[in-house]
Amino acid sequence: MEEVDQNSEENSIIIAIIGQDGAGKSSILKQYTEKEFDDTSYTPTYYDLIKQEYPEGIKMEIFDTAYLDDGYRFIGLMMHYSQYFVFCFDVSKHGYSLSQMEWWHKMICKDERHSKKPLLFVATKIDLRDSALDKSQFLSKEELEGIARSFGAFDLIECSSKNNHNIEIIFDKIVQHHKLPYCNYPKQKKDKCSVM
Ligand SMILES: Nc1nc2c(ncn2[C@@H]2O[C@H](COP(=O)(O)OP(=O)(O)OP(=O)(O)O)[C@@H](O)[C@H]2O)c(=O)[nH]1
Ligand SMILES: [Mg+2]
Repeated sequence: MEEVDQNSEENSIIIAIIGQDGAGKSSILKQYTEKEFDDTSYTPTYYDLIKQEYPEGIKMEIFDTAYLDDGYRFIGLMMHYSQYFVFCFDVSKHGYSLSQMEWWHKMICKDERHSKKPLLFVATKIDLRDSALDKSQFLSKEELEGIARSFGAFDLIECSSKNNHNIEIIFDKIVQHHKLPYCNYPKQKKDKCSVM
């Protein structure tokens, strides 16, 4: 694992990709950085740091995290160093995704500095919902919008790493947000921690 550049220049963005185990976080990063998707194996992440050049000379440092019983300290540390959170939610695991929500909400809200950081909500594996005959087992766009609002997310993206659908736009949205004049010191549009 590379070390995060704590003296990062103004044109660098530090992102933590967070969310439930197996949500597809590492697959998003693999698709984004290597244009590859692997559904033959699943290796849970402990933690990782990926450096990626974005056009216009913007440098991205992306922490890949996982929800692990003994790994939450690392998640906290990565969240501390990050400017943005990409919060991933698996649309195919309706009950499980909702049961994990509270844990993540607490994780974000227990530190006021975390709760003020901009959060992009990303619904993953939508290829599974698109191809399913019975869509009732999947989180719908409307449900996702409600959850994204409860987290104070600045946007919601539905994506599929398998089909490379909406993967690049995740990072485009963060860069666009970062360029907003008021975002050099991210401020919270809404109190994320008062809704649950
Ligand atoms: N159908 C489908 N499967 C996916 C997609 N993204 C990931 N997967 C599968 O979901 C499983 C978990 O993917 P990962 O990317 O490793 O998930 P993760 O969130 O990094 O998991 P942890 O590191 O354990 O937290 C793997 O078997 C992937 O092949 C997707 O867009 N569509
Ligand atoms: Mg992973």
